[in-house]
Amino acid sequence: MTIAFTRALPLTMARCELTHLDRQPIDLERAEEQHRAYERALADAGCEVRRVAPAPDLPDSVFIEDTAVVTDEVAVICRPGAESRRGETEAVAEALAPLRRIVHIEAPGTIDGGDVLRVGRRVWVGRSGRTNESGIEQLRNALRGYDVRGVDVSGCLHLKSAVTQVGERTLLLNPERIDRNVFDDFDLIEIAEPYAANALYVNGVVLYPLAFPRTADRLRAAGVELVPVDASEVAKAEGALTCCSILVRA
Ligand code: CIR
Repeated sequence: MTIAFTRALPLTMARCELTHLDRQPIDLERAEEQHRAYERALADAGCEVRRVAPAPDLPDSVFIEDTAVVTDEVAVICRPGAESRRGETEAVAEALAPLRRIVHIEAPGTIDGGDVLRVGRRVWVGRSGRTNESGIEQLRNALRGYDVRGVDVSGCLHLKSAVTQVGERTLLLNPERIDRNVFDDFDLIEIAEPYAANALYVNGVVLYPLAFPRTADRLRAAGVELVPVDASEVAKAEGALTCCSILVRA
């Protein structure tokens, strides 16, 4: 069983952090509809969806992925790189505490969950504007028995803006943002459109944004089963599909 933790869209979302995009109006009603459809897709993929208590005053709180890294053994509560996001972690730690031993990333470390890609016992952590060496070192100490590697990413917010899992040994990747040689023993599929590298692999299917039909064709041609999801509104906040949930094996 997989539990998918999600969090409500805050009405303050218009004040979200932006790094690579210009601010555009977010249609909150549409965003909420899309978020509910995303949660339904997670439920259809066999997840029990649990909403963490909302944080209406924290504009990026829907992007719950950034607040914690969860393995079968431990929940590492992140210290987000953006100061405006630090208040997001407490309620997530409370929600995860009954399920996992909790470890906190401490100052001066910073880490966003969006910078952490885990496939089995292999963990890559992006050195980004949000995640620093101390954060990576603390994560390595917390994840004993995992092979934790820091990797360089450039020109995007997080590691998972550049590469995500789409199959047991298959990754979807933007070769302009990360060196493909980092993943030498994995099968790689390259994106066909900008911003198309973020897919959510869950229970053998892949939730994938409607916005990237050419990359979707490539994925289908490689035998990947896709569940199309409209994420147009969170995309304006530099969010995507992995960002809106934390998956926990029950
Ligand atoms: C931020 O800049 O922190 C948010 N506006 C977007 C976070 C997206 N999270 C993710 O990709 N894991």
